[in-house]
Amino acid sequence: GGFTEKQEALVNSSYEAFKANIPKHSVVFYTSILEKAPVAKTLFSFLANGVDPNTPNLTGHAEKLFALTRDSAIQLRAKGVVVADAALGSIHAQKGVTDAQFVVVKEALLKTIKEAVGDKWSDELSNAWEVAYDELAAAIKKAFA
Ligand code: HEM
Ligand code: ISQ
Repeated sequence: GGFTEKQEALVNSSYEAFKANIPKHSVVFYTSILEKAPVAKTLFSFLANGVDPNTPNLTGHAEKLFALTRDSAIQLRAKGVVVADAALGSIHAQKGVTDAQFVVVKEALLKTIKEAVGDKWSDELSNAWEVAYDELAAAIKKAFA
């Protein structure tokens, strides 16, 4: 079946939990990415000095990624399909982003949401984020030149 109203609501409410403390949740997010993909330190100039939430752009980039994933859930519920900006595809193609790196970022996102929501975590919540992320990632890859 398609993406349900309940799944959209789960993503929306946990996105608000992420937004409630962006510096803290961004540290969890980047730390998890760097553990599995140390190359992120060279891909993102703002990680050059480690994961410091005071570094300009660091929290902004994380917030953008979570916001786009949440938008993906909204698109899935409304239209059953996710469309990504062509520019988003070309940036990632240019940087040579791999499928394995998309999985690393997904796992870091799920870990971050898990910490943000605390005891509201469930398999259903996790699955809703996973579907929203996977569909967005597929849309970005489709736009690869
Ligand atoms: C740039 C989103 C996955 C590496 C960007 C930008 C966006 C974005 C919006 C534009 C710059 C910004 O404003 O942040 C996403 C989304 C992803 C995703 C929604 C998954 C669904 C990945 C993955 C990697 C990656 C898996 C590799 C680890 C980069 C790099 C840039 C970039 C290196 C350029 C950063 C710069 O130099 O400014 N991404 N991204 N992205 N992304 Fe992603
Ligand atoms: C991928 N693309 C853009 C921004 C990001 C921020 C954090 C982790 C991954 C990202």
